[in-house]
Amino acid sequence: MTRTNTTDCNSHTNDSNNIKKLKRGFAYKLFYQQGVWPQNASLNDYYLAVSYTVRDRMQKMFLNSIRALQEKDSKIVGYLSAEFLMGPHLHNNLINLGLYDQVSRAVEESGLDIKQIIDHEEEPGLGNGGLGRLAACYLDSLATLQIPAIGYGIRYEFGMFDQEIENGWQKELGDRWLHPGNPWEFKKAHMAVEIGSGGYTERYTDDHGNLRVRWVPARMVKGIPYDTPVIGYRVNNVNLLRLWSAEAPKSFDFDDFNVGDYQGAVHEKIMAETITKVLYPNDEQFRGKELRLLQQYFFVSCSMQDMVRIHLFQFPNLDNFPDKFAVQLNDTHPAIAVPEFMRLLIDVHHYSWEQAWDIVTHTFAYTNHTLLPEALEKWSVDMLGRLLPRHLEIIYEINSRFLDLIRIKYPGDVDVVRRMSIIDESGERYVRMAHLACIGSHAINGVAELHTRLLKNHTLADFHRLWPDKLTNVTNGVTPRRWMVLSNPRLARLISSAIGDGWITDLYKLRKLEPLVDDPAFCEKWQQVKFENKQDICAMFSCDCGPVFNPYALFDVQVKRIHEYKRQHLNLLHIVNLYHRLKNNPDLDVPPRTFIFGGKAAPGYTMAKLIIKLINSVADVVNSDPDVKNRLQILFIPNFNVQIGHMLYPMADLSEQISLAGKEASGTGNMKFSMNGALTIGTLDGANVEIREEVAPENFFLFGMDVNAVEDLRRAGYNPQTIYNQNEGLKAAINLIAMGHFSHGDQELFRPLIDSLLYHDPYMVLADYQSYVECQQKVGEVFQDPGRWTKMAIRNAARMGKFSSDRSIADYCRKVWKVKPLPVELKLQRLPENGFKFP
Ligand code: GPU
Repeated sequence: MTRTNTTDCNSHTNDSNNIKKLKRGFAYKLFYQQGVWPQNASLNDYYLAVSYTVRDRMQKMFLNSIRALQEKDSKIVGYLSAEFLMGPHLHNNLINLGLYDQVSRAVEESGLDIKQIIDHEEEPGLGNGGLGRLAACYLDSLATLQIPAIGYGIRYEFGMFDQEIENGWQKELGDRWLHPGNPWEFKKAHMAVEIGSGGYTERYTDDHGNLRVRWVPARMVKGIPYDTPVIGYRVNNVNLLRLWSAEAPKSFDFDDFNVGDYQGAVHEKIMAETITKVLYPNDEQFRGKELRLLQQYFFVSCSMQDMVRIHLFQFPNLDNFPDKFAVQLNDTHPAIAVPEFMRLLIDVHHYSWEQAWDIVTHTFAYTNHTLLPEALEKWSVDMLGRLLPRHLEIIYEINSRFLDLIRIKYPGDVDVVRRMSIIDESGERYVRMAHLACIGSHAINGVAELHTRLLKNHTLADFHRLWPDKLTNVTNGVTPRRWMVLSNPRLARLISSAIGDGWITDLYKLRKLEPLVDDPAFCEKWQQVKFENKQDICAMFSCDCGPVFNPYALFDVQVKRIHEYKRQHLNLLHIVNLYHRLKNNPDLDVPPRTFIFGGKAAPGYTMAKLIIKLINSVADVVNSDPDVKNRLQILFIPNFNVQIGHMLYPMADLSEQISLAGKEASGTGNMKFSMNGALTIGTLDGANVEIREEVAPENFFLFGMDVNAVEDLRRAGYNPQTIYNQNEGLKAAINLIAMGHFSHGDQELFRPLIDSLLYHDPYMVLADYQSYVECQQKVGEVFQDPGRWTKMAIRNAARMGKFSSDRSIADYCRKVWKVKPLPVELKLQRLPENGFKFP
């Protein structure tokens, strides 16, 4: 896995030569690309000049990788995902290319600051949270493991909204990530494809007398691919992120224009471009919006047509398509790919149903990412039929054949037929996308052991009984390149100096750190790294108005989407309780704590927005109370995104993973914290279970009910009020909020939240409260013994091998995709000295 023939060379003369070339590159790009003199250039100009220079250094590998795909009989992974939360590109590309040091010297010798340039990048926030970020980690690992892959998705003009906090409330602002110019993408206008919607279907007889079906769409749009190279870590392989943008087939209609209907002429263009305008900011909340279905169909049809085109470039027909492509459905968002591929095979390429079904089911595999019922996608049959009439016909046919099979398998059992049908007929009729995905795939997986077990026993139990070998587990992972090397350079340096840098591509090697827990010098350096990371963030947030954060405090961090099931309010109840106790007893023996929150709420999710308001309201009161000065501080960091994650995971002492057991499919933030030496306080939910298994129970702060206890309590009849009445500390905390202590006496403001906790408490916050508070007490005690804490932290990081996305991708390759690495050699060399001679 070493790169041959690159600029990545250690000799000093080569180094200074390369730096000279890089500096010349910056100046060239500034002059010819940006068209400015250095003295007139903006920071954005400099950012673009540096990025274009770096991009040029990737081109040779990029073009060779594409040629390798075309030449060899290699299998490609097509990763279909409505979200790719890539985070900033420049820094990551520098690290993966091994160019960080040279470029930063060249930048500095040009009189600029590399940090400033890197921080200037407007990150592509084309995802909501965990699911989109997972897709990005997987692209990094695919390239690093030298697996040919194309990530297919949507080039949203507006990604995830920017969050501001105004008077404690979340305010959403449009994300204009493309506005400053995107140096990492290549528009491929000549590879456009056409996408239909609406209209009707008709039967006809072709020239050979075969009865066929044709879809006559009412509207057409064009899908334009934009390619972003995804480079692996220190390998020549460059994969592709291909994002589709919608355009009108013609820019405007001159007939309409000539008769003076300017509005009408532009209307079609606007309607077409609306499709890829904006990312829906709802995380795990199905909304049933027509435009969202259109987005899904749009990018799926573009991508399937693209793969078919690539395949037919090499082979005479689609018979062997599953040997060339393994297509992964990232949750059900792309599940419409199943009927779309059937349509392409049958209506366009004239396969029989049976042949087509064989190809389709050998092509797709489906990953489920949630157990929350409100997240499961079900489209109204009416809407789907209006938008995609041919696809609805195909879905009915798939369903009819599937249910025949079920009737044969389970004679007389009408209930199982009702339960497993793709069509939900309990009221208004819906298409259940998870069923469609399960039936159309050869493999299904959950994203953590516990999650997969729950899928097998509950959500997909019928499918598991029918096809016992189809459902498997692939535990999520995250890339150590971005989440350690890039974001925590101090820790990465310390680790590499102790055990070498092999861990970066083989995270199990971190095990070599374990004996060092008995090396006091190493432990001290470890503590120093954490301390300096904490100082960095204190420096950022020390303004003359706000509180100055104490770097000696325990940094207790919960960053993730705001959702009731993730229970940010459980964290808050503990904070309020601690505040209350400190006020009543200034001698309370607890370490100083800084609580840090971050995360966005879906704009329509009132309760989540109220939780944000409550966090900020409690922060206002606590931070300005002299009685708890330097002992208790609360910070809500606005606009949590990948960039802010880079800062937060490395400085955390404690990672909050406190969802109700059975609700978080996996979680991935839990892994990022742990690799950076934070300890976890968590429930037995999602991947927490496996993290605890790896780091050993004594290095994990466990609290709360497990899934069985949750189930038992629910069955026994859960009454949160009883708990409230019996727990004095809890009562005091809830009352403080309810009586308006954090809302200037306003007793109405937080009532919806308090009422929900007292009368429904769907996520059993009160039931887990006591156990949580006691566990937090233990956390505080251990933190007061820094030697012990540090050993636990080192053991956590040392045992994170399993949670590298390299391991996850290796699992997918072996269990699901059956693909092998394809190392890329740099055959295609340099441009001809005397220019091209065009044929
Ligand atoms: N997840 Br479904 C999302 O972030 N968005 C979604 O729409 C769905 C799932 C998350 C899960 O909540 C999280 O537990 C998991 O780690 C992540 O997907 C990646 O699998």
